Amino acid sequence: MGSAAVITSSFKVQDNIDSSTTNKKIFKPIVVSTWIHGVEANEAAFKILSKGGTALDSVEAGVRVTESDPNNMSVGLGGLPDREGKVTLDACIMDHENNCGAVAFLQDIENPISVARKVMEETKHVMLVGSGAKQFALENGFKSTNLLTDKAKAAWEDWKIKSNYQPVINSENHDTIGLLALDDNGNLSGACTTSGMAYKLHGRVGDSPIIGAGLFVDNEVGAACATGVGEAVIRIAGSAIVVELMRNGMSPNDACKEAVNRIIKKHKDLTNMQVGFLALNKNGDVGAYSVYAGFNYAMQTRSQNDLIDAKYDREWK
Ligand code: SD4
Repeated sequence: MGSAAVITSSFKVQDNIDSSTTNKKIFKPIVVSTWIHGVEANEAAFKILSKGGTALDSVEAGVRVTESDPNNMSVGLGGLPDREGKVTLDACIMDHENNCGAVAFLQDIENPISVARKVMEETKHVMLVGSGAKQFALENGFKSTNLLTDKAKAAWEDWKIKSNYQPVINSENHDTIGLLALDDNGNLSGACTTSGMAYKLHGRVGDSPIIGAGLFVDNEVGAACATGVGEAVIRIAGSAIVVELMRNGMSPNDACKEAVNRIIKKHKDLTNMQVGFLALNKNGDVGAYSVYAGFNYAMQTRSQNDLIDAKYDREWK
C-alpha cells in the first residue's frame, strides 16, 4: 500500500492547468476512488494517466489491482461470499463516449472489470450476467479461478454460526471500489467493481454493475460512483442523479450531498443505510458525501496522493 496523507479540508489540484478552451481552469490528469484501497488503485491508474494514457485504460488498470488483492474482502479475489458460500461479482465500466459494459452475478473470474470492458467493446450489449457472463469470459480467454480464499471462507463459516442467516449490512462490509479519471485530453471514464454485500441472497445484484446507479459518466459534465447499500442507490438512480445535478450547475460536493439527502428522504428506516457518493467534474473538481461518517476516498494528481474523509450527514449512533 502506498502512503497517503489523510486530509479533511477541501482543496484544489494545482497542476497541469489547462485553460485553453474555456476561461475556467481545468485540473488534470486526476484520478479519484472510493475507500482506502483506492490509494493503491489510483497509483496504478495514475501511472497510465501520467504517460498521457486514456482515462478508460487507467480506470480498468486501477480497479484490477483491488480485484486481484486477496486481502481485500469486498472486491474480486478474496471477496466475502454470499450466504451459500459463493463469491459473486458485479462490475461496470463507462467511457467518455457513453460506451458502457457490465457484468453481474459473475463467478470464478478474478477481474470482472476486464470482462465488462470486453462486453462493452466486443458485443452489442451492455450487460451479461451469471453463467452467460462466465461463458463469455471463458470464450474470451479469461481463466476460471477459485475466488473464495481461506480467510473469506472462515469468515463465512463463522457468520453461519452467529448470523441466523441475516446478510451483514454495516460499514465494514461496504467497500466496493469506484474509480473515476480525467485524462490529459479532458476525457472522463469510470469503473466500479465489487463482490457486493457480504452473505447476500444467492443471485442478489447490487448497484455496482448498473450504469446510472453504481456509476455514471457524461463527458460533457462529469462522472460519479457510489458505494454502500446498493438497493438504496438503485432506488434513486444515484450516480446518474449526481451527474444530472452537476449538469444543472451544482458542484460535485453539493451534487453528492443532494443525492444523499434524497436517500435520506426516501427511506423511513436509515438503520445501517450507509451510502457514499464520489464525483469528479470536467474541470477536475472533486466532491463526496455520505449518509454516515466514515466514508473516505483517495485522490491522486501529479502533486498529490491523499486519502480524504468525505463530508457526511450524521454520525453512527
Ligand atoms: C452493493 N454497493 O453490492 C455494493 C456494496 C458496496 O461499499 O458498495 N459496498 O450493494
